[in-house]
Formats: sequence, C-alpha cells, structure tokens
Amino acid sequence: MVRILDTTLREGEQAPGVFFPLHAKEMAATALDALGVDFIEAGHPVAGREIAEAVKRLAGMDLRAKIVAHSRCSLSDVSAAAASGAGCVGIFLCVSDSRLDKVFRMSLPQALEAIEESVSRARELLPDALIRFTPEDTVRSEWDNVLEACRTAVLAGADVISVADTTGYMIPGVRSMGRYVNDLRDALERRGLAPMLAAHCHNDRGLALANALDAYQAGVDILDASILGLGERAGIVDLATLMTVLAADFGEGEHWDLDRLPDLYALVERHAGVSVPSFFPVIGKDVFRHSAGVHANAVIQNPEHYQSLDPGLVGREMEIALGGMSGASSVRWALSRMGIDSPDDELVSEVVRFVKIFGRKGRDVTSEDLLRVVQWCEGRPSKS
Ligand code: HCA
Ligand code: CU
Repeated sequence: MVRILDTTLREGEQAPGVFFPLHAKEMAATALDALGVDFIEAGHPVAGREIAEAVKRLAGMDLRAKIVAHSRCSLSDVSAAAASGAGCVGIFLCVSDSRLDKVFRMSLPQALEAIEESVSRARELLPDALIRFTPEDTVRSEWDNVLEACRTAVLAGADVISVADTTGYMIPGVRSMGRYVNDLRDALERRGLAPMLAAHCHNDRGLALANALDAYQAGVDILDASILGLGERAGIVDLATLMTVLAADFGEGEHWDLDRLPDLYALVERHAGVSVPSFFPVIGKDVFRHSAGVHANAVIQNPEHYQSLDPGLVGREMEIALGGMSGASSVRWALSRMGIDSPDDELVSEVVRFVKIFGRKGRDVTSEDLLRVVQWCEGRPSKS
C-alpha cells in the first residue's frame, strides 16, 4: 500500500501568486485528511511568521494524516520545524558538486557533516517523529554524492529518503525514475540500510505522473503530489489524477474517499486564484461529458464505449454536452433528464436545430437554455 503525501500547502504555495490564508489551510487540511492522504506537508516554518503559525496550527489539529514541516539542512531550520510540533520533518540539501561549490560554498565532507548534524538534531528533538531527508535534485546529482548523503542521513536517524526529480528531468524508459529508485534501494541495502523511499516528481516535461507511476512500480513507499499539481514552475504530480489512477488501475486506496476530490479542488481553486481547465483530468467540468453525436449515441448504450474511467470513482456522473455537434440521441438523453421521457420526433428535431444554433455561436447549452427552448417549442402553435 503506497502512502500519499500532499504538498499543496508547501510546494503549491511556491507557485507564483499562490498564498493560502490560515483558514484556507485549515479547511484544506481537514479535507485532505478526510480524503485519506497520509501526510500533509504544511510549510516551511522559517519562510515566514504566518507559515510557522500555520504549520503549528495544523500540527495541533489532531488529524489522522501526519503534518510535515519542511526544513533546510541547518540547525535553526530544524529547531523551527521541531517547535511546530509536526509529526514529520522533511530536511533537504542539494549535494551536487556544482551546487555545493557555487551556491553553498561547501565541500562534500562539510555537506555530510551538516546532514549528520541536522538529522540527528531532528531525531533528538522529535524522537517519535518521522524524519525525511531529500538530496534535492537527486537524479541530476553525482551518484556517489547522493549515496553518501543518504547513508549519512539514515545513520543519523532518517526514516525516509526522498528521491527528488526537482527539475522534471526524468523520462520513463530513458532516464527512469523506477530504475533510479531500485538502484538506490539496492545500493543502500548493500550498506545494510533500508529506509523508506519516497518520490517527488516535477512536471517540467509533462511527465510527472508517468514518472511517479514508474517510481510506484519500483515499490516506493510514499508518493508526493499536490492539488492541481501546484508548485514551482510547471508544478508536480496532480493529486486527483494520481489517486484516481492508483485506485482504478493498481488496486490502491481502500481507505480513500475520492468523492471528496471535487469539493477539495473547488476550495483550492478559490483560494489559489487558479481556475481548473475544463479538460483537466478527473476534475475538469468536461472530462466526463461527451459531445459529438456519434460519441453520445455510443455512451448512451454503454459509457465504456468512450470512457475508460468510471466517473462514479470520484462521485461524478457521465454527462452529455449539447452544442453544435449534437444529434437526436443527445437531445433525447437531455430531455429525459428533464423528465420528458417520450418526446415526439418533432420536438426532438426542433430542439436539435436550436441546440446547433447555440453551439455554432460557441455556446455551451445549459439545462436552463434547454428548458427555455422546450417551453418555446411547446408553446408554439403546432405545424399540423
Ligand atoms: C524545494 C525543492 C523540493 C524539495 C523536495 C523535498 C524539490 O522547493 O525546496 O524537500 O523533498 O523539488 O526538490 O521541492
Ligand atoms: Cu519540489
């Protein structure tokens, strides 16, 4: 059973222009907990007073999900994370030669010392918490550096090592996240170490979900995601799509309540000031709506003709859109949903004519439009 870490409130808040006020964080955390995620990464306490306050507040909410406080590899960050009362601390440091040299001005041994010091301090301050260490930009960093960093972190008390594809660099079958995870697990095992492994996949190449599934198949214990995939640049794996695919195709999520996803997304959409595109997988308003007459005709017989995901998985229903592409079956279907079960052919063809006119003006025909059209057709003197 894979565990899900939602990082909307940490990584997601790093998306330009996104800021969640405290009450929105509390609502999102409650909803994420009810959805069934295992970890809620709540923020980086030293990034600001409001963030520190929010992490503390969420940690005190007595949720089933563990709250994660994010921390750089420094004693002051670790102390702030520990002071928040979070049940998990995520410590990160990039150990690539170029970053150590040009950004941190540190040698590898100095970096290893910082990792040792920070992780063991976190362990000491929070004996019962889960400690995660992430060699940031894991997959583009020198392998030996990553291995040494992970070894040092685990020996200092880290329970989880997260493999971060910080720049969305990986490609299934080419630069495989799954292969990386397996190689890292094997190399650590050869050193007598068996931490839990996590994967954090960015979406720069549009491959975050594919890479996360690759890591999943390699047996990672934890997958990171965020609502709408919000995060730095192109963001990360989208939570709803990930959970839905894992439930539909991999038998995961017995305790997940995916019906809650649409409301959770609406909440975040409101507060993040980002609107969900109508074609956004699982959540978008059109993703279970069929438009062309040929499609509508087929799905009315059996939705599976044009659906490989059951909308009921996320508490939604199949719909049929009315517009320029619609034919008689779409209109009959829409009329029956209004309680008009056996419309005569004349009414159907009149409604089709109107619906096509609306559609050609680029308008989506709503149920109110349809009602008005029906009333107009029925109120007209009959042709015969
Ligand atoms: C960041 C980078 C990070 C860290 C992930 C982690 C990444 O914004 O700090 O701490 O596990 O993508 O590497 O999100
Ligand atoms: Cu990230």
